[in-house]
Amino acid sequence: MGIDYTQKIPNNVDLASDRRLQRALEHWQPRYLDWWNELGPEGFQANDIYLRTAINVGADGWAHFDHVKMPDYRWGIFLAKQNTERTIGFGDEFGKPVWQDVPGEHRAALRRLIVTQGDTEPASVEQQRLLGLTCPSLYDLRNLFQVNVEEGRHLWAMVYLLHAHFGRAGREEAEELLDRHSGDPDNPRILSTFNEPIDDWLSFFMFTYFTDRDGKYQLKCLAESSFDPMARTCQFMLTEEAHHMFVGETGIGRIVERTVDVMNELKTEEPESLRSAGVMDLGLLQRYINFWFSSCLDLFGADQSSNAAGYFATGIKGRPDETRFEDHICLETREVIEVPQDDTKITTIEVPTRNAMNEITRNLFVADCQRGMDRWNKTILNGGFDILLTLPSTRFRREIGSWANVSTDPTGDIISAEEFDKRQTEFMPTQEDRAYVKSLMKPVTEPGKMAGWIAAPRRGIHGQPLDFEYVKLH
Ligand code: BYC
Ligand code: FE
Ligand code: FE
Repeated sequence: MGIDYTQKIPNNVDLASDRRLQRALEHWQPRYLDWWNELGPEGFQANDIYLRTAINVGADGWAHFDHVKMPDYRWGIFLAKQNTERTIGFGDEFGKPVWQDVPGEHRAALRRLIVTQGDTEPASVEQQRLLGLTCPSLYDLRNLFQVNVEEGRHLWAMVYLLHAHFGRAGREEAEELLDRHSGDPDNPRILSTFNEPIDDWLSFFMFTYFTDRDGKYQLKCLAESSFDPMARTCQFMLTEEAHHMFVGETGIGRIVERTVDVMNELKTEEPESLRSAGVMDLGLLQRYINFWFSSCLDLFGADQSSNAAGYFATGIKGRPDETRFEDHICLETREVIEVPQDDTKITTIEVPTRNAMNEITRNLFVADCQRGMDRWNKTILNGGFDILLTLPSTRFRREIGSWANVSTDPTGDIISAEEFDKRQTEFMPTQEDRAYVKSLMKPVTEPGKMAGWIAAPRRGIHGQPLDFEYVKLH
């Protein structure tokens, strides 16, 4: 089905045939726009931005590119095409038809997952709201806003499910998604990573590399759900998500490239000299990686989780790309996981596979994170330097699961809490690091120009040249 753009809310779910639902969503729409205007990107709301808008859900030609003002972006509801033959892919109900509506016994669990997912989307927009004021280029400014409008659409995707399938409780949840705010001490966002400030572009690229990738893996799990409307919604969200991670990977990659160039020009690895030259030293990048990667690992939940076992058993939430696994029942098998013993030793235990689903997904995420690291390391090596950026151990700095509150160094060796405190500045971004990064955040808005701390991208957006006016400032 094509997307109906004549409607107030563009959609491919035949909203016009369900007046009640349409009215409820049209009632929520102005509240959403108020939220966008108040807590969305600061500035630039009246500027024309070269944005892609989803116009179809087919494999090719799903997007349209043109200059539009952000408040005029057509946020809509798009589900991937329905497969009427689709059956449940895992768990106790394996092989039965998927659900087109929510079975009563799974209402609470599904609602909770949808609300948790939905909460992250506007949270990220709030976290990033001041970044436009310090953009390193018009190209990057446009990418920031592209990510922001699409996270806004992802909120729409979850609000549609809440309105269409959860009655009054769902409508209340949809209101609350606009009431909680990132970093609000009284009413914060649900997951802790989404309350961390993102007030510099290095943090933005780390966030889109690591945190949007958590999004990718969580969406992949939900895209396997037996609740078919949710599966289809998430499938389409994943199409947009790829660009967010591209922004992160190429953003960090361009920073590494620029730093390595200056290391070669000055023939030095000395952080001080590099900072005098206005680029980010690799040690600083490593500390930011340590911070964001460890923060994102917690988003997968506990390594032994009866919630996760329940989600799998009931068919609510699967594993990423479930069809790639051989056993979709997972009642007979166990997984080996690493746990601390008396807070002093690393040992392994076996847990039923269903209880280890969060850990299985987390490990796939870790492997995916490593791929970009390898590419950045190649840039460093090709530049003639023998320095590696590494992912810290999954035991490092955890707050959820078996490793919560066990102090380790980035290699995962257990250390005392005192030693951890003493060596904090070695592991994590220091105040000086943050102040230095902040000092670099000066807006560059001449078409084609780049801030001194980041290399130019290889190519422009959608075949446009690099000096294209991605954001029209006048
Ligand atoms: N923070 O049994 P467990 C994205 C709680 S990002 C605080 O493991 P479960 C995006 C947990 O609630 C993707 N609390 O829990 C990216 C539980 O509490 P109860 C977002 C946490 O349910 C960038 C207890 O600890 N999507 O899309 O298996 C930009 C025991 O834990 C946390 C989703 O998260 C935490 N990190 O797993 C924009 C998907 N972790 O029950 C967007 C939906 C756990 O004991 N959510 N707890 O009171 C889920 O699938 C699950 O809720 C979680 C947690 C994976 C988050
Ligand atoms: Fe999203
Ligand atoms: Fe995203």
